This record gives sequence, C-alpha cells and structure tokens, in this order.
Amino acid sequence: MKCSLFLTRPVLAAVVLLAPVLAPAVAPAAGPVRLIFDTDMGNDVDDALALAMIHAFESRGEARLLAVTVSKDSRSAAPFVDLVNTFYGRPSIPVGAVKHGQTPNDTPMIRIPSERRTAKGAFVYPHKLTDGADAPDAVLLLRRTLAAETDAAVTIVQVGFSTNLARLLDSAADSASPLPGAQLVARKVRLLSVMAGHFPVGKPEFNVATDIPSARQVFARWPSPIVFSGFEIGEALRFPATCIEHDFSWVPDHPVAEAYRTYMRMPYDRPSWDLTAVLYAVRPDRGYFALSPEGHVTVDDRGQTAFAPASGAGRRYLILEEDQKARILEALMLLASQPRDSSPK
Ligand SMILES: [Ca+2]
Repeated sequence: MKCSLFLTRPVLAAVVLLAPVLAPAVAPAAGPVRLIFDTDMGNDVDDALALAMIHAFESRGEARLLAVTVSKDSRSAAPFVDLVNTFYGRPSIPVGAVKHGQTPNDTPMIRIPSERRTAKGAFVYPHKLTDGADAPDAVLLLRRTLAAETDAAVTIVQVGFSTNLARLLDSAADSASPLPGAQLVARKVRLLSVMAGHFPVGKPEFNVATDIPSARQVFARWPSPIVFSGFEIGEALRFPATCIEHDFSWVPDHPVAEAYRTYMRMPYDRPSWDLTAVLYAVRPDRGYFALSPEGHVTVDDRGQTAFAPASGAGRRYLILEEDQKARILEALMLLASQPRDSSPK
C-alpha cells in the first residue's frame, strides 16, 4: 500500500518540510574557507581539538584562519589560543578577547600549558600574548577582520557563548568600518556555524544557557544563514582517548594533547561538539551530515532551544545519520592530530 496516496495536501506539505536536506546551507566557498573562530577556550577541551583541526585545514589549503575571538573572560584563554597558533607555525593570527564576559575563571587545561617553562626558563610552548587582558577587544577585532574581507567571504564558527557576536550585531560605525554591526555582518558573512542548542528538542545546552540574552539576539537577528550543531551531535561522536595517546606523539610536547590530559583523568572519550561545527564550516558539501529544513530557533528562560520549521528563516540544524558516524569520527581524529607543516608560513 502506498501510504502517500492517503495523505491530504497539508499533511504532505508538512512531511516534505520536515524531511532532512542533503544540500549545503550555502554554496561552498571558492578557494580556502575564510574563517573566524569564536571560542570559550578553557571551559571544555573540544575547543582545543577544534582549533587544531582548523590548523590542519589551513595546512591542506582548505581554510584560512583570519582571527580568533575568545568569549571566555579569562586571563589564560587568549594566551592558550596564541600558543596553539604559534605551535602550528602561525604566530601572527590575531587573537581578541571578550571584555566583561562570562565564566571568568582560569582552568588548568589552559593555564598549565600557558605557564609551563623549560629548565632554562623559556616557555615550553612559545607565545607572545601572556595575559588575556592585553588582547584586543573581541568586537573590535571582529569588525576590523570583517571590514578587510570581500563581500560574503567569511564563515564564522562559534563554539562558545554568543556574547561576542551579539555585541558585534549591536556595534556602531567606527574607524574599522562605516557600517553598523548588523550591516557589516550582512555584507561580509556567508555562514555562521555554531555549536549550540539541542535538537529537535532537548535539555538546556551550556553555550546557550551561559548567556541567554546574547543567544536569543544572535539566533533571531543574525543576517546570514546559521547552521547549528546541537548537543546531540557531538555527544554521539566520542573523541577516543587512544587518539590522544597515540596520534599526537609526533612531537614530545603537544599543547592540545597536554590540554586534553589535563582537563580530566585519562583515559576518557570526550564528545566532539566543537569539532563538528568546524567540520561542517569547512566541508559543508561532503555529506558528513544531513540538514534539517529551515526554521526559527528560539530560547526559553532556562536556555532550552526550540525549532519551528519556516521556509526562508535561514536556520538549520545538523542531523547525524548512523552510517556516517565512523567516517566523521575518523575525519575528526585525522584532522585534529595532523602534524604541523614542516615549512610553516
Ligand atoms: Ca566550546
């Protein structure tokens, strides 16, 4: 029996609207994906693995990391980002930091690698930025970076709270650009790939719940398409401790492996939340994930997200198919542990 024969037209329309979509949310970029990485580095270790992945993509000519902005208001977060960038041979990537932001604590996974020194007193992981308070304001760096790019060139990956991007939307014209923030974003950003929320329904998620007003603002007002990697995606893709123990040993001291070993007692398999947002941002057309139809994403008073299908609304969430899990996890492991360029730029 062909059930569809018995569906009335409105029901049929609803079925079509809710069917997963395989086409990317935006056309893939020509050339390397021009990335800004906005991270709450230090609250969990997946941010560090995600940054390592971005460097692998840059080494492969698939991405260009324009800037990193930190949404965790911590003295060691920006220095840790700077030392990872330096470790991969790219010490001049600008790093900005939130002012008066959320989670103002230093955690061992960012503090210890930032402070550790050799017997002769040098940093084990060299870096110039030694205090997050000395980093430029994240919103100013976002405005400068976007202003310098061509139209619709930039993909932003947000894997922490929405504090910086909400402030960017509200920013006024300045010496970086005559455009107010929302117009600057509308002109320069092609896609926002975020790790946030829980879809289609779930519990309040940390990145949203930590700064609910900013999440609401970005999810409602952001002018470009947004693709969400919800809690359930990374939760279903556990990054194996064996990868940390074996695949990062091409160098005696690896800052990301050290952060992983410091974050929790080894061995443990941490969810790959932030890594999935990077993977989609750089390879949206490789069939790793299916996409939900378009809709609106709203946030309740506890930080729980809700999705309401609506054609043209410009927000979608990733859908993980069971038969893609092993393939995605292998890609995440290979990219995150990829040795740095032998001839760094
Ligand atoms: Ca994060």
